[in-house]
Amino acid sequence: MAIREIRTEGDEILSKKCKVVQNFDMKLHILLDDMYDTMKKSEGVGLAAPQVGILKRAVVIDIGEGKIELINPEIIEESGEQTGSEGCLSVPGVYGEVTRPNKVTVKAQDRDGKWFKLTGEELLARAICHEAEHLDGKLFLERVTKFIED
Ligand code: QAP
Ligand code: CO
Repeated sequence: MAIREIRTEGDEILSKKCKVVQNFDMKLHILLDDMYDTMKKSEGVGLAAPQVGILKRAVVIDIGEGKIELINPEIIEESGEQTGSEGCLSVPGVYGEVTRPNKVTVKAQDRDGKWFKLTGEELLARAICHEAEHLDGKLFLERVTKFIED
């Protein structure tokens, strides 16, 4: 268990495309455990590996319904639309309105490499989309239609 440093906007690693995970080994498990602890400590609901400086296609999410780990995620279905407030642990204190699909189905591998599908709506769909985009070097900022003032 270790807390890792969260990279913030301006760090070029956040704009790089992450590599497909090939080895479902102890090193990956430690990364996922550290990402979860780091996310929880910062009171986040989602964190992608590049946010802790690792260019691998790995994500953790917990919207209050338990831990979800997505390795090599691919969104295979999207439907509907939702517009709501979004933030990011790599852009502290900045929130904006972002339009996302209301429902998504993602295909991903678990920490042992086994493929599964997960369907999420509303907040979970938003978290899946937000985190998946980190893996392609995209921040939510480029999708904000209106920044939310405090
Ligand atoms: C992505 O974002 C997300 O600015 C995860 O000061 C966003 O956990 C998924 C956070 C919205 C679903 C809906 C941001 C914490 C956390 C901050 C986060 C801050 C403290 C953001
Ligand atoms: Co983020």
